[in-house]
Amino acid sequence: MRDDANLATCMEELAFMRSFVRLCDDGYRQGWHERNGGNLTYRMATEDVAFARPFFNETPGEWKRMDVEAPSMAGEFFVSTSAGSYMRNISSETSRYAGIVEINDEGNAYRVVWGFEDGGRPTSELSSHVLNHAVRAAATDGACRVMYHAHPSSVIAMTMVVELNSRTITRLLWQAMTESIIAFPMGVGVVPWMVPGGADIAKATSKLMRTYDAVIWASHGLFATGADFDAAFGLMHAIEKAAGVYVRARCMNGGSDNFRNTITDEGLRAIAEEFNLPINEAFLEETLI
Ligand code: 2HA
Ligand code: ZN
Repeated sequence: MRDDANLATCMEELAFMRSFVRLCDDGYRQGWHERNGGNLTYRMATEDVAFARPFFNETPGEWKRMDVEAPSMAGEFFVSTSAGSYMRNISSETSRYAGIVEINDEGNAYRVVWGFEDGGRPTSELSSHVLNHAVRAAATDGACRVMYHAHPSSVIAMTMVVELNSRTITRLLWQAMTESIIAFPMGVGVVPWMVPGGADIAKATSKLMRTYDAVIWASHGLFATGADFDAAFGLMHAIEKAAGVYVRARCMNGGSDNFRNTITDEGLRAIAEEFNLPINEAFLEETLI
C-alpha cells in the first residue's frame, strides 16, 4: 500500500485529491478562473478508488441522469469540482466545492459517493467532461485521466480575431513559440462559439478530442487533457503562453499578422524530427520535392 493511503485520516489527504486541489489553486493563481469559471475532473485509478472507499458516504446519493451517454465510462469514479464553485475556494473547502461521483452501468447517470456537501452537484460541464474522458481514454489506451477546463485570456482573445479552425489556430500557436509543437504535436481543436453546459457542445468537443488532447471553445476558454495533473496543467499553460506571445506580437506589430519572423514549416519539421514527435502532418504545408 502507498504511504499516503496508510496514513490518510480523510479523503483530502490522499495523493490524488491533493494533486486535484493543487491544480485548482495553480490555475486560479494564473488568472484563468474568474468567478466560478472553469472546472476539473479526474478519472480515478482502481487503487485510488480502493484508498478512497473507506471515506465514501455510508449511503450513496440518488442516481441522476446525464444528458449524454458514455457506455465505456460505466463503473468509473470521477472527482469533480462542483457546479458554481470558485476555483479559489476548492483548497479551503474541498468536501463542499468538490466531490466524487460514480457512473452507472449504462454510462448515462451518476451518483454522489463523497463531497458536494450542502446540496452541491458536479460541474455544469459534466456532459463535456464525461464524453471527453470516454474519447480520450479510448485514444490513449486508458492513459488519459485529467480533464481541465479554464478561461485563459489570451486564448479567448485570439479567437476574436483569427479564423476559427483547428489548422489555422494550431499553426499560429506553433509558429509563435518553439515549445508549442513539442507540447501539442497533434495540434489544438477549435469549437466555434456555442452555448455552454449542454449535450451539443459536449458532442462537438468530444468529436475533436478523437484527434486533439486540447480543444478551444471560441470566446469562452480551453479544455486540456492529460494522463496526470502535471500533463493537463502543463498543456493548458503552454497553449495559453503561445497565445499570449501571439497576442503581444500582434499588438507590437500595429495589429498586423504580417510578422517579420516566425518559425517556418521547415523549422517545425526539424523540431518534430529531433524530438521524434507524432506530429499532425496535415497542419504543415506540403514540402516541394
Ligand atoms: O464552470 O466554466 O463553462 C463555469 C464554466 C462553464
Ligand atoms: Zn467555461
